[in-house]
Amino acid sequence: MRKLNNPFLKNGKAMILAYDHGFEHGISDFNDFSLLPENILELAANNGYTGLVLRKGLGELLFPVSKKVPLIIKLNGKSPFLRENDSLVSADCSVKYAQELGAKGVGYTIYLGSQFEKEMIKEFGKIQEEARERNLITILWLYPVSKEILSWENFTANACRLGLELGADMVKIKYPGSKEELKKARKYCPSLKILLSGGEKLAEEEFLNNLKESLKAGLDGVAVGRNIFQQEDPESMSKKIQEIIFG
Ligand code: FBP
Repeated sequence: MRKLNNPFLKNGKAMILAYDHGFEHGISDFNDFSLLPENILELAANNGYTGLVLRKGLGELLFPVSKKVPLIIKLNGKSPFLRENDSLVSADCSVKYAQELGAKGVGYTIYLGSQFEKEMIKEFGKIQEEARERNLITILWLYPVSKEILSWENFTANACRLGLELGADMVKIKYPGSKEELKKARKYCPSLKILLSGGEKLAEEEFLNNLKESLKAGLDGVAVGRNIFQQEDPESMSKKIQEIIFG
């Protein structure tokens, strides 16, 4: 199988800024700085980020993002209007259009354990093949459909292995709460790029410690949003993360 050159890596590691929260969570995630997509683009471009995740509307608004930082277009997502936790979350942007916007990668969430898991796997299967044809990287957000599933033994390692076997180039997982789970994921997926998601904003030190522990367990970097743009000083936080990942 041909190996793609992955433009989101520097020395094998990734530091990706996720900014799809308006769609996923709504305006309550933002402050006066982060509500403006232009500020986020400048933050990503000037602080060593190896990628920026946007939904297509912001990709259009900020076009051409890819002149400043490698772009990932997130193809599906769950809105804050949904009442049910478990819903079919289908793509609303094509791989073709993502590439027209300058993306070098496409992102997709599969909610594992969902009653709609089969449909999401099927849709990602098509996306992965088209992305391969177009030389685009695929990043799978592998999230449990409910919080309690995250703590199941082997959940994270099984999720990563599923991502590997689905042909994703990188996967993005939530911190499973233990380093042992991360080590297992690394052991069973040695060739896969595994990125840590940030989750709700933590105290700076706590987040940076989780990151250090995750890298020690063998993870390949981060794809984080709130723990950067909700911090008092997103630039200084970015520099600290950059130092930990790339030294
Ligand atoms: P955060 O670092 O802010 O958690 O962002 C990562 C991310 O995967 C986003 O891409 C997405 O909008 C969000 O988390 C989804 O978070 P949740 O599953 O907590 O709703």
